Amino acid sequence: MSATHQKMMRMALAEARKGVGKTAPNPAVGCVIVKDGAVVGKGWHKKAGTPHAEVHALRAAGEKAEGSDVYVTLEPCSHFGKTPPCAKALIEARVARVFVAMVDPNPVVSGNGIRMLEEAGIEVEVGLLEAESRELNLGFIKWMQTKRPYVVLKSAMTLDGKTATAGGDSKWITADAARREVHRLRGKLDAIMVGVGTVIKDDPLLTCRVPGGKDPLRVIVDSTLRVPLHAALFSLKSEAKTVIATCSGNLARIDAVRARGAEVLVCRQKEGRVDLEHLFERLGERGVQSVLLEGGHHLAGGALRAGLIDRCKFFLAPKLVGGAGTGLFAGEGVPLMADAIRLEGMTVKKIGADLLVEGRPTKN
Ligand code: AOF
Ligand code: ZN
Repeated sequence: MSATHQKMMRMALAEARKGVGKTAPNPAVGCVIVKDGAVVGKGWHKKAGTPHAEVHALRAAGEKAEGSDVYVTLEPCSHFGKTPPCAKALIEARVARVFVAMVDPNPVVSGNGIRMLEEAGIEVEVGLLEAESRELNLGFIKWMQTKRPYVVLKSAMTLDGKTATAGGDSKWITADAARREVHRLRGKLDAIMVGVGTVIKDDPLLTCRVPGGKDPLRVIVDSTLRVPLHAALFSLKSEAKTVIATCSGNLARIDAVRARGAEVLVCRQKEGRVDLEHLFERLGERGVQSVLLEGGHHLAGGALRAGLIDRCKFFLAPKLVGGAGTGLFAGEGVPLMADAIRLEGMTVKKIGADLLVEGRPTKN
């Protein structure tokens, strides 16, 4: 594939990136239209229910779209959903070629958009920078295939694997740059999830505090409904809702929590705690495609044991705590090193003085 094609698709990916975190349950998509070597239109999908990326780019290009090359990060749609089919719009605009980064995992579209274009005599190339496009829509892809959200575990720890000292102190493990990165991350995923222990201990707001970011849905896993009614997150002015997931049957307590403006989601229980698999299923049903799991160690341990984590993001601070500080995952670990859960696709990035180590736990 020529360098020009890559450059243009890269531009389309940059367009798509502007929508990441804001489009659920729709994907983040970008489109660039090129005529005689010049970009004549570009666009990105901003929000579910609004025009698709291709429509914005076609509008910008106007008549120049005729005979053009179109670069789109996801297969153009073929269906009448909340908006009319983009494949049809491209055909009517008489574009010459369409470069598609990836086939749409949405079964309603999957392959049909490409077929529609080809049947109209438009040349279609699929797979240009596909990996980059998939990376932008990990939530959309998993949700389309399983109706469950993509789960990212984020944790900050010292180099000796501690998330707090023996006395419980944890502020702060990493430096400013890494903490800013966490806020950016919160803006890119649909929901943020913590255990009630974290709410009791840290009284967090769980918002995305970077310019232009959007607050994720806040989900507190609280099996026995211990959440303090004066917790800061109840007084928060934010468009994003707070959901308390519980398996408590204490109706008076449920009412008291609801009166604080939160939604109480009564879930199935497993060994006396919220069944996390069921909770993710429930979140998927309401269109949550990605979840950032921020701890504490009971929730992280439960999710790890149940094989529910798709990706780990570990922020490692160049510090040592020693002694009996808290570890990352509570509960029983594996008995033998040979049984350890392995991670694949590992990457390491330096963020200020800290390291961001990422990988995907393998599922056996
Ligand atoms: C988007 N934005 O730029 C593209 C999408 O209900 P609708 O009409 O908005 O259709 C949503 C589906 O359209 C979505 O699941 C995906 O399969 C396809 N492509 N969607 O939101 C876009 N190109
Ligand atoms: Zn479309």
